[in-house]
Amino acid sequence: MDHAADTFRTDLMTITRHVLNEQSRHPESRGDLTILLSHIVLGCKFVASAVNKAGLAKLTGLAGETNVQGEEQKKLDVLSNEVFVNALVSSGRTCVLVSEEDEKATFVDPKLRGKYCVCFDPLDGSSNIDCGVSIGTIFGIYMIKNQDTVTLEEVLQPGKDMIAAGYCMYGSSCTLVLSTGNGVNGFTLDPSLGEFIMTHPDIKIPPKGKIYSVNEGNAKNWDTPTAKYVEKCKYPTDGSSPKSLRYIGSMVADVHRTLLYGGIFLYPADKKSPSGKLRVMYEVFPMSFLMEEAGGQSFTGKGRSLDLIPTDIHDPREIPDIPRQQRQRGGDQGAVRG
Ligand code: AHM
Ligand code: MG
Repeated sequence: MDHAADTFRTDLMTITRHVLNEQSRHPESRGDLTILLSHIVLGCKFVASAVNKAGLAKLTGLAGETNVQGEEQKKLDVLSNEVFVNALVSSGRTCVLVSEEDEKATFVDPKLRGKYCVCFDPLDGSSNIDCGVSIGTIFGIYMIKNQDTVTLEEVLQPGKDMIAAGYCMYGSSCTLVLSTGNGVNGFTLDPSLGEFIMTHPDIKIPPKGKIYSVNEGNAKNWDTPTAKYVEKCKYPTDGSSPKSLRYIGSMVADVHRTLLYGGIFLYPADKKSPSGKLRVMYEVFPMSFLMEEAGGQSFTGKGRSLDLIPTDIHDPREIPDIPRQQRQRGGDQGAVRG
């Protein structure tokens, strides 16, 4: 006779259980990070559900941009931003939010403040949203010394000061990869339980990989060292086999594959984007933190990515002739939410 345990895993390491285990390694902890992460997890589940329904919702929304209940429909990236801003503010554990979707940093209402600053890209991979290809949420978390007096300058910290980072990939399955500075673990959403279950414990990037990942359509604007490096991936001079090219154009998916299979992902600076395209605070830093925690490396071309000190929350700012998606406007120094 079959034992249930042969068919079902009965001792599940949910993400909540994992984060609580991590918390117990710090006896002085009051559980604030655990609470904050549980709100981020909720945001990821909400967005996962919205991404799954997006195609259908769009069809029903064609007549007058309203759904069957007569509610105005929001584009997925705007909706995701609202979901995360609400989840983060309501956690009561954040004082400042930096989102790719918001021009200004959001300073949380003093009554609802906690000690963390969260930088996030609520839905990265915008070119892939409408065709159903993998997209994701990226986040990085900093601790702020004094939540009551926090200023924008304090938010512009180097990536190495982050205390946790992660991403959630909305793909063929929904996978959340998290590090609180003690290695990297991956969790897959079990839709029937509504829980993220640990499926990729202690992720370590393979030391050697056979894949390179870059938008070669930009090659004419690359500098010589970049062009030579990519050429070598295709025509190795040391007798090794050429590498395979994989490029999705969603950083979360490209980095996730690189973490699991090994290899290199790069978005080099070029003549069009002299400081590179990827945003330092909510794309480069969290991914570099995860890469290093998984035994990999992340470089700007001049040095360690996590050593960068941003001068603006949206570094690198776009150069004027490359329009980026419109962002909502905040107040002078930042918008206040509560
Ligand atoms: P986004 O924030 O507008 O989505 O842009 C970031 C994305 C990354 O996910 C991805 O690595 C890169 O842009 C792809 O850019 P490109 O289409 O130029 O290759
Ligand atoms: Mg982005």
